[in-house]
Amino acid sequence: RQVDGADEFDDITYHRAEDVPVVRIAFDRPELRNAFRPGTVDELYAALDHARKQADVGCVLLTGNGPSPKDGGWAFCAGGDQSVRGGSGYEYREGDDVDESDDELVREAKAGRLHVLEVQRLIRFMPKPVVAVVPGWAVGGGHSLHVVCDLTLASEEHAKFLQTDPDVASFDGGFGSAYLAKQIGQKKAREVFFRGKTYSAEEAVEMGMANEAIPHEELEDVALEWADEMTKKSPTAMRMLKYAFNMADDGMVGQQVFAGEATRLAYMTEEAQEGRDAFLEKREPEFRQYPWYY
Ligand code: 1HA
Repeated sequence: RQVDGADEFDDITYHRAEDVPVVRIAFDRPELRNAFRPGTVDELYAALDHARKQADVGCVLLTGNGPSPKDGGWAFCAGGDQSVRGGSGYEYREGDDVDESDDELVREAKAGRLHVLEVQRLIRFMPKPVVAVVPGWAVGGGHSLHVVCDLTLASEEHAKFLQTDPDVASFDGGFGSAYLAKQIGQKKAREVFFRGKTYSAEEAVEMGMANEAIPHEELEDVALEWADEMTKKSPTAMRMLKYAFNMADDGMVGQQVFAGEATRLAYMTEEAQEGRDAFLEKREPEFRQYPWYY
């Protein structure tokens, strides 16, 4: 079902499933293989952040609409729109939905955007699984987006995985490469970037960067089934697991995110409430009534 406010999006679509707590967000520039311009990234960030904050949403499916009305081709996302790439990043252009009240300094700061990296971090740190549902091309910055998602399901017939970054003098030196290497190994990840060969869904599964290759007709149904399964599980356990999987690779930020959830759990104990009550009642806390678990 279309969600209130979603009709304000130009470059993406946002739907909420009727009977499962799942949101589907899709790139909607199929004639350009779903390449993103700055406005696309703004909308994607807003949509993902909305889904992140919904207490009754447990899983996000990220995909690309298709086929292309021009030639019938399918795409997840072909990365940054090269036609709006300027001197320092991807640029808003005449007619784009930009805030007219921005002063000159703000406009200058917004001139070259690489803020798809903010979207990557949002996916990485949101406390629920994000599944890349890849119906066609996943290329460049689009490839990196599938890499950062928790799971990847790919169309058996149409999914194609390709890293063109060094062909267009770009490089994702963060999750797009380093996390890919964690998934498929150093040699293979270097091959993906250095050689720029196209891999099928089956090859992506074999390499360990996709979970399953699924007949194209069934892709969205299977993705919903996986989402249904995952959202039946304990939200706390799922959140802790996602952050636990992230932690080893995310350094002190990973520890901070995981620890924040540990603190939330600790706040739910009587022991923590005794700490708060003692302070408010201006007395010593009586912690000796609680066991030292082992
Ligand atoms: O690496 C980063 C970043 C790194 C750090 C921080 C931020 C980053 C932000 C972004 C990126 C990047 O994404 S760099 C990599 C940018 N992407 C590419 O280099 C992919 C370019 N596209 C292709 O190689 C091919 O189009 C394709 C393999 C995806 C599909 O090939 P196919 O099926 O032969 O279709 P094709 O005819 O090439 O494309 C269909 C239409 O889509 C074409 O337009 P038309 O001639 O019909 O008018 C094509 O120009 C357009 N299109 C496809 N991809 C893009 C695009 N237009 C603009 N930008 C694109 N990325």
